Amino acid sequence: MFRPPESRRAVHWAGVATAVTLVALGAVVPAAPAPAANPIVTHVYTADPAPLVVGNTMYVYAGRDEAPTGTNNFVMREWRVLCSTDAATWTDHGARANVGTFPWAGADAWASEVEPRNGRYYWYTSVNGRGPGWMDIGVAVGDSPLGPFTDAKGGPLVSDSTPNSSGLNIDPTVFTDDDGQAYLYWGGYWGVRAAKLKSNMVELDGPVVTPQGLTNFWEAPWMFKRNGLYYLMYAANDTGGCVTDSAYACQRYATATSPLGPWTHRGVVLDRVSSTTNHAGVVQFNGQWYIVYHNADAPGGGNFRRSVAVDLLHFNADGTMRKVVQTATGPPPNPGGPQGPPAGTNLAPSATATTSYVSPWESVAALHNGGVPANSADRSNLAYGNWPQQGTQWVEYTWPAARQVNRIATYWFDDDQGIDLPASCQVQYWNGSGYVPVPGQSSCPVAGNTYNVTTFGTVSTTRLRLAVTARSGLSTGLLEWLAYQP
Ligand code: FUB
Repeated sequence: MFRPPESRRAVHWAGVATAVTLVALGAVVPAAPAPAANPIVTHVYTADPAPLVVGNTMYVYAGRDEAPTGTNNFVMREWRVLCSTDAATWTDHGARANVGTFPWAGADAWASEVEPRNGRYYWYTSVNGRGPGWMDIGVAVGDSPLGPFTDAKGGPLVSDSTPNSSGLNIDPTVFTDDDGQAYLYWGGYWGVRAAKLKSNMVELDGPVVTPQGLTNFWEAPWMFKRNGLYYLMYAANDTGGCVTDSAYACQRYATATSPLGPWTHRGVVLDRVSSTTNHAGVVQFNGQWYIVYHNADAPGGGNFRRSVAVDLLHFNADGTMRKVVQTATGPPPNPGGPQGPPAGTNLAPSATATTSYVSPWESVAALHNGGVPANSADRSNLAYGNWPQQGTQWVEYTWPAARQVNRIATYWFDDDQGIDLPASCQVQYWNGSGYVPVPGQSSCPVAGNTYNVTTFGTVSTTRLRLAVTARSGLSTGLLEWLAYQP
């Protein structure tokens, strides 16, 4: 058996003693960040994630699945907060609310969501009240995204006695529109409901309505707005294009031009996951859209031992959502903010830039004007884009005399409309009689929100070309293209 040396053991036990003291004082000690992968944390089981971006941090509010192996029911008593500043590595900040936060409740810390308002954070929860009926919607409030949180109302916001409430009052999602009006959507057992919230965020403002057009709604609504369009994503469990076994669920979504609908069903965005339940949230962080959901993929996982995962979410030019690719790796790190280009001598500023096509309102000068993008949507230092061209387009650098080049870096432009990250790219050069691929080219990466580096054998040329192939139905663009001398 491995025994740590005395000194290391002393440090270890000193750490434990500190943690015990802090826990005794009521503080929550964050776990060390988990390595980037899906599920995002595996030291506890986590479910029903609700993402929220505040400043440079993505917070994910999630329940904790505590069911022992073989238990066929939810055992959920607390809600935890997971945090990331790059959407790839995550730190568990522990339980920040639990069933005991609501003195009128007794069990079942089911799905929840946090909504900010006037510097306070309102945590809407599904919880089993001790009154008549089963599940209620509670609301706690805190002065920071990590709390501490206390009951904000002294009783349920929604219960079985609320007129026209759902057959199962769970899974709240709160959305605040640009005019400050907040809306609560919730419901399970095929019964979706909505109501306005008063500006105090703890009272319904007017009647509970039954939204129309949410085809095959089962549970887990999530509402957001993008480019003036309202989106409502939800779990459905029909066998007509969603799942083949109605014990499972997919995420369907609908769009509307006003926050209470009527909604137009748009299809499936997230296929069945490995757990029977499917619960997800959508958020934009550092210029990139993400979907946060749960599955049963952690070691020892199952339908009542679920874990939160994060993946990229992409939109088509017409605002529809592309089907999510569920990964085991999770998204690439997206720390946001200007990162600075890779080191080296960049020959691009001394070149003349040309292209097969540039949109009249964009500029090929963007390629080599030395801008340092904060993210792929940052056009503050000009952007090159070729919308509405599709297929393969090219950009080119020409020097008056031959230059030696062996590396490029691209910072792709993605306006989340017609311009998206490319499907692929290839570096080519003029060999005196035609354009040919540079020799020994490494992969040509197409990640957003970062510099992508492609290396190759040194070429001596007056013309370097980057051929860029768009994803179907989309165009491409660049914020910066750097070409390095060896
Ligand atoms: O986690 C308990 C329940 O399972 C949630 O409230 C539902 O959305 C489903 O994920």
